[in-house]
Order: sequence, then C-alpha cells, then structure tokens
Amino acid sequence: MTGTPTGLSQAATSNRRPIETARNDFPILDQTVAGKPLVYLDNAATTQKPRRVIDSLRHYYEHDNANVHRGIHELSERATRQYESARDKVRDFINADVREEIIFVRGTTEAINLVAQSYLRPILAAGDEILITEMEHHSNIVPWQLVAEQTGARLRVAPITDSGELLLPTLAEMIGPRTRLLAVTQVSNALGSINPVADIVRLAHEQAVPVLVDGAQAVGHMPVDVRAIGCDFYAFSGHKMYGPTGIGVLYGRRDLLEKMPPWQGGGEMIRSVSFEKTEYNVLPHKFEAGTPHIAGAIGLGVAIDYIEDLGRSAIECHEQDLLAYATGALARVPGLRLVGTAPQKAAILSFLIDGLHPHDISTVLDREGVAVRAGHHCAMPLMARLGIPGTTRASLAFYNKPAEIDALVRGLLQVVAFFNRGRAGG
Ligand code: C6P
Repeated sequence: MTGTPTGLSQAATSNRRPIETARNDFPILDQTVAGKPLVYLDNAATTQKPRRVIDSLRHYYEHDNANVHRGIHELSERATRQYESARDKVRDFINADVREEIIFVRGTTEAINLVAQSYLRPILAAGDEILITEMEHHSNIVPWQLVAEQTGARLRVAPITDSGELLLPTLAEMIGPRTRLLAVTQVSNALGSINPVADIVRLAHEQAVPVLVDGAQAVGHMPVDVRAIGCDFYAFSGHKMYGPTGIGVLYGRRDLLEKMPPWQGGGEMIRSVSFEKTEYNVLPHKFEAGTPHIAGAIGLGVAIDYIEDLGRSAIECHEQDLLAYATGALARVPGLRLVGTAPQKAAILSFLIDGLHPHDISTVLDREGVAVRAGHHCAMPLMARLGIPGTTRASLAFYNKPAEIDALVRGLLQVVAFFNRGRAGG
C-alpha cells in the first residue's frame, strides 16, 4: 500500500529551505502514542509549533517580560518593541495597508464577535439582513445570530452543492438592499472547500455590502493578501498557523475601524478618563483593552518569520501534493466516501465509512497513534444540510509525510476489518 507521491511540484522543491526537512523543527512530532509513532492529522483543530516559536516564548518570559505601552523602563520598552514589531510582521504578512488595521485579539472567534458587536450592531435595524453560507463554522454563525437577536435583524444563508461548493449565482441574488454584511469562510474547516473570496467580495461591493472573511483555515496554508481579496474584515487565529494559542488577528479597513466604537472598555484603550467622560485611544489600541497576550503576539510574529522562510507558495504546493496522495490512498478503503469534493480544496479530508460511526473510527485510529477529529467539527448546520451527523476528518500540514497517510489508511483498513469481524461473529 505504500508509495510516495512522485513529481513534487517545482515550487515545493526549489525553495531556500526544503519543506521535507522542516518536520524536524517540530519536537512534539517525535514521540510515540500507544507504542506507535505519532501521526498527527488534526491540524485544522490546531497546528503544532516549531522550536523557534516555543523558544521565543521561553526567551520572552526569561528575559523581557513586562507590560507594554506603560513602563518607562528597559524591560517594558523591550516588550513593547517586540509586541509592536509583531504587528508590523502581521501587516506585511497579509499585506494590509497600515499597521493600525491590525488588531490583536484572542483568535478568530473573538475577531468575529468584535465585528458583530462594534461594527454591525450600531448600524443594524429590524428587518436588515446578515448573509452567511451553509459551510460556516459556528464562530461565523453564532455571533451574527446574537446580534440579529439584539436588533431584530435576520440571518440569511447562501446554499452549497452536495460536493461542498458555494452556489455563487444564488449567493449573488441573495445580496440585496437590506444586506448589511456578508460573512464567508475562505476555507471550510469541515470540507476543505476553498471559496473564491475575491470574486465574492466583488459581488458584494457592487451592492455596497461589506465583507468579513474567516481566514482561520487559510492563512497558514496559502498566500493571503487582504488588499487583493478586497475584504473589509479578515479574521484568523495564531494557533492554526504554527503560532501560540490565545492570540489572533482582526484586520479591518482603517476607515471602518475609525468609525467603530470600542468593543471592550478598560486600560490601554483610553487616552484620558474622568468620571464625566472618557476619550478613546487611537487605532489599533482602541480595540485592545487590558493587558494583551504579549508573548502570544511575539510568538505569532516568529511563526510568521518561520512560514515566510519556508515560503507560503511552497507550503501550499506541498500540501496540495499531500492532498492528492491522500485522496488516492483513501480510495483504497472499502466503503469510504469523501465528504467535500469541491475542485478547489485545501488539505482537509472528511469522510464516512459505511456502517461505522466517526467516533469509533477515531478511537481505533488513536490506538494506532493516528490523531484525527471526529464529529460535527463545529459546523452542525453544515452536517444537517448534508444529512449526516458528522464525519471523521484528517487535516494535513506541510510537515506530514506520505508514510503518515499510509499509516492512516492501514489504520482504517484495520477498523473496517475489526468491525466486519464483530458483525460476522454476531
Ligand atoms: N476550527 C476545527 O477543528 P478559534 O477557536 O477562534 O481559534 O477558531 C474558530 C474557527 C473559526 N473559523 C473556522 C473556519 C475554524 O475552523 C475555526 C476553528 C477548529 O475545525 C476548532 S473547532
């Protein structure tokens, strides 16, 4: 059953740092689980961290730890310099216009809630519409439902095909005079479908509707340029792009952010406070109340350096090769059906196996050292649309190897054999 993908794309092989050796940068991958080498295929849930990122956190706490923007002492200045330099790295990384457009938040979820409450809530009236799609993660559904409940607005949902592609003409028809925002994921966490977000933004902007793009599953796996996409807001999490947990980014167009009221009140987001009146700080600090996750932001900056050293196009090409290999390999498992077969796909493979429950599959795989996710993947409405309770999901990163896909397939063949034996035995 084994074999390696042949003809790895040029971009994947001609890079300064060969991607194949980058796996050694991830200490956690070098361990056994249940006596077998760990095969980590749950990268859509969170990616692992390279040594450089781990070392940067340790270095920060051992040498530079202090609060930012406050103390006039050496450590505070160092911490502030590194924190703000991470913001510049994020700006470059997604090609935002200015650093003021980069707001540090806890992650994608917090970024979307911020937009829902600070941008949308003040402008929503009863009967207004928020447009999303059937393939959204709960983080790109529930914040809009909350603000709809608070204002009497309505959530509308653009349909997808059975293979997991957005129906663009229908989406275009659903953008109307009452639409106040369109929120769409760039890559589906449950299906892997890649949405043509630049085209979607163009359609929405033709009707003066702003767009938020959920970039959680995109930003660590492909080049992302918010100005080329043209979106008004872009949200992502550090932990899904080889950075720490608890840190993420909201990108927002400066003119919109300037008009938005603060979301949370506290230190850092003010210029002056009296009991009568508070003046708010300038961007981006207006949206960063309280002591931020300083180490997290610094670690995110280092994750960006790490990704840039490998090259995002090279990462994308390599993961596409792995996806092609895995798609072919999974076809050898009897009764397996892929869920999500859009032509433009990221390296996420959701599947069902006849007669087997996803949780049983993942439990047996875990005993083989193979880590996958099972269930609804925080996309219950998508599962309902597809008429299934959930799937088993293998999600890949550039450090995965074809041999690990082989281990997954071997594990699945064992699962099938095990349950068939059970059935035959009555
Ligand atoms: N998806 C998964 O296993 P946070 O938790 O804020 O970092 O990210 C939320 C989120 C938002 N949008 C998309 C498309 C996502 O995939 C996620 C997180 C993980 O698929 C955990 S549920």
